Amino acid sequence: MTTQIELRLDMSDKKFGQANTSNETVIKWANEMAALCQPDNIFWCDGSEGEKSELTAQALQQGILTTLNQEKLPGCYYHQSNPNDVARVEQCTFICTETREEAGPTNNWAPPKEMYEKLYSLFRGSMKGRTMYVIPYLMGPLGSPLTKVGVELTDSIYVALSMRIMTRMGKAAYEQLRNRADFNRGLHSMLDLNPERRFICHFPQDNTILSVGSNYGGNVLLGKKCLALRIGSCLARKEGWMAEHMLILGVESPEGEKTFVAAAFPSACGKTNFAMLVPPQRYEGWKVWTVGDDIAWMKPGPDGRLYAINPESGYFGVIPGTNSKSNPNAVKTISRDTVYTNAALLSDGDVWWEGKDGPVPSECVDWRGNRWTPESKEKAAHPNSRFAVPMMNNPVVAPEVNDPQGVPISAIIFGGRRANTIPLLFQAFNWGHGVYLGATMGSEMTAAAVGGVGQVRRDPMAMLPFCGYNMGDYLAHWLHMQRLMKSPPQIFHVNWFRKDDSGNFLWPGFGENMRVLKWIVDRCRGRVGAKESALGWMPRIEDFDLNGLQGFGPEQFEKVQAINSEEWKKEILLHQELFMTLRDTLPKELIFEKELLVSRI
Ligand code: GTP
Ligand code: SPV
Ligand code: MN
Repeated sequence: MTTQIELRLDMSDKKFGQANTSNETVIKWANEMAALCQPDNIFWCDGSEGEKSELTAQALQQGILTTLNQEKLPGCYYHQSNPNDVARVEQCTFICTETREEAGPTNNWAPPKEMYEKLYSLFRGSMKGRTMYVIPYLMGPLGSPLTKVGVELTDSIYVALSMRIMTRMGKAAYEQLRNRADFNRGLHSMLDLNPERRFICHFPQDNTILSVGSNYGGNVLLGKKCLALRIGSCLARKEGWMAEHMLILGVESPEGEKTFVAAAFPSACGKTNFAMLVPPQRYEGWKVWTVGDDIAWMKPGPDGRLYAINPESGYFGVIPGTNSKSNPNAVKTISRDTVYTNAALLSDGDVWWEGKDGPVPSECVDWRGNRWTPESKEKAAHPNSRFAVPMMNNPVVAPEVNDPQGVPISAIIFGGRRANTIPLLFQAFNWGHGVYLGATMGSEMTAAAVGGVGQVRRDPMAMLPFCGYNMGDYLAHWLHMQRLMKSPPQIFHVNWFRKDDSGNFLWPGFGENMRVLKWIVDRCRGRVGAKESALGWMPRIEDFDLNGLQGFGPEQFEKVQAINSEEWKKEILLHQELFMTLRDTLPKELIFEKELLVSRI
């Protein structure tokens, strides 16, 4: 069933050049959308190297990209976005289903017909004087049963160049699609970047996305949050798998034993950093491999375990704070072939940001294009400035990253950004309890989305902005998934961000998170102890490796693991508040879990 409206289009006068696919559905739809948007040209992307050079040259000529110092940063370019367009916009993001209940209480909802009409009228003639890029792409490795095909039509050359980094873009997508019609249709136009006319609309019934008025990552790289999570979560529920806002990493022991884990942290709460972790000296011989840094698609395999792929092929990561102490692998990864958006510029064609290695420059050009000095009040780089870089640049990209079968997941980790209340580390008693931990996760809002920075909100499974259907039904799907697995992953909860009374982080984080990972791996393999607590299983001091950790001993460990019952009484009220919001569809099991928690506290 489609909720599409009928479009009256004049298809007579334009000849838009030769399509590079024989898929009639793609050709027909692209031509219809071209007749609607009326671009001067259509550019059919094929993903080739020649095409990359051609598009880059055009973007440079149009001033959309600037060349960075090619000696220091080979293949790197700089992009400045419109200052009003620097993050995801949750208020402008809609799930368009027949009924409001399908979208649920945590999504903005509008009827499909209304939104098709509104957006198609904005698209009408919107590409006059511009080129429409036809971008076929894969989410997932070629040939994987989990992989999906999308086609994005856009009038942004920045989107075209970014999609070729972030997805497997080009001919491979048509290869996987053949003559089928089940591809995701994504239509994007920048219009005039007016925030009043900015809408990101999802039509799950039609596998369609319409995006207007923005040119920022998550709003316009339609394979990422729009397809891989919002539409993806709807497909996953129908087809019996999971589309999650999770990194995937592999831990390898000195003996070569590999354990894969997936972790859901909200936006700008540490996924990229954790996925690229470099173990500290104490862990000589241990390796952490990155499978993905933002999105996991997971499906039970024939052996009863949960298998995960990373549908993306690049990283769209937070720039500020990236340095050779916090994330040395990221520093290497972004030293070439990278598009930097909204960082600051140095006079020698290098980029700079708060928290970069080396000295603070005496002056630079900030992300808005203004002169900046250390005396300036504003940040030089936007807090949500981002790099886009191919994952194959990562020195620790997992060898399994292109494996169509994916990797078997032993642990799922939830973690928010919380200054208090939440201990560094604990383990759920069982799957249902783990789902409760994920469902009730709270986190401080960050610069990744417009508005509310610093406020704690509930962000179930880090999917609040990304779940494409009713959140209560989504939690029921999580509970249901257990029945499809003989050996479901163990579930854990972490918090890197707990602070002391003076506002300093209690836990050193970054590479030292390896110690947390080690306990998690050992728990999954049944070779380390724990004690039962009100929150779940917790490492006893003798179960947690503090060796060689400067300035952090048993006393600090006790502090970072403390359960304060006064704080927890308040916390449970916030769980209760979320459950009130979700009351119409919330699974009863989770209410029982809450009662159990109350009685334990
Ligand atoms: P999205 O791309 O928005 O989904 O974000 P992400 O989850 O990948 O977050 P990322 O790894 O980019 O980290 C965001 C911010 O958290 C950065 O400023 C990091 O410096 C900071 N951060 C990451 N890991 C840690 C940690 O272990 N401890 C502390 N204190 N900060 C961390
Ligand atoms: C996030 O906000 O979670 C991101 C960046 O990963 S964006 O692609 O803009 O959504
Ligand atoms: Mn993200």
